[in-house]
Amino acid sequence: SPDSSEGTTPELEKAGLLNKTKIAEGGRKLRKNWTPSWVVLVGNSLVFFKDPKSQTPSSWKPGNSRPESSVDLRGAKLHWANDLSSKKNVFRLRTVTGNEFLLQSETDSVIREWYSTIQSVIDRLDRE
Ligand code: I3P
Repeated sequence: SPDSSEGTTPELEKAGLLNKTKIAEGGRKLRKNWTPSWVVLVGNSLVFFKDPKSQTPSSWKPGNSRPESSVDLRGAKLHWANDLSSKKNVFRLRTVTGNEFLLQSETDSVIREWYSTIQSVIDRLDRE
């Protein structure tokens, strides 16, 4: 289509507020530090932002704030991980480089949508 941004600006798939903690860096275990994070799924990456209060899904644009960190979803693995936390609705994302994150929402439908959207990106990258 004329509006296709393929090859220039990556497609914004999803954005929202989740609780996040990194639990491993390069395969080395880290101490949990749960914090609210503004999470943006754009192109092949999951991007984390601080200061979630200043963000909304409709106002977010790539480049208008500095990401805290970014995860390449190519080859990543996603698993439900309620055994890894006392919180409900937790999944684990593990990157090919051995970085591991837990993501969580108190709202069942929210976490299910994130899980399936991230998994669909991982599946798409697996097929490339
Ligand atoms: C951790 C903190 C985390 C908790 C973690 C605790 O204690 O309470 O919230 O993870 O449990 O160790 P601290 O603040 O002293 O580091 P969950 O909320 O995910 O259960 P864990 O060690 O069993 O992972």
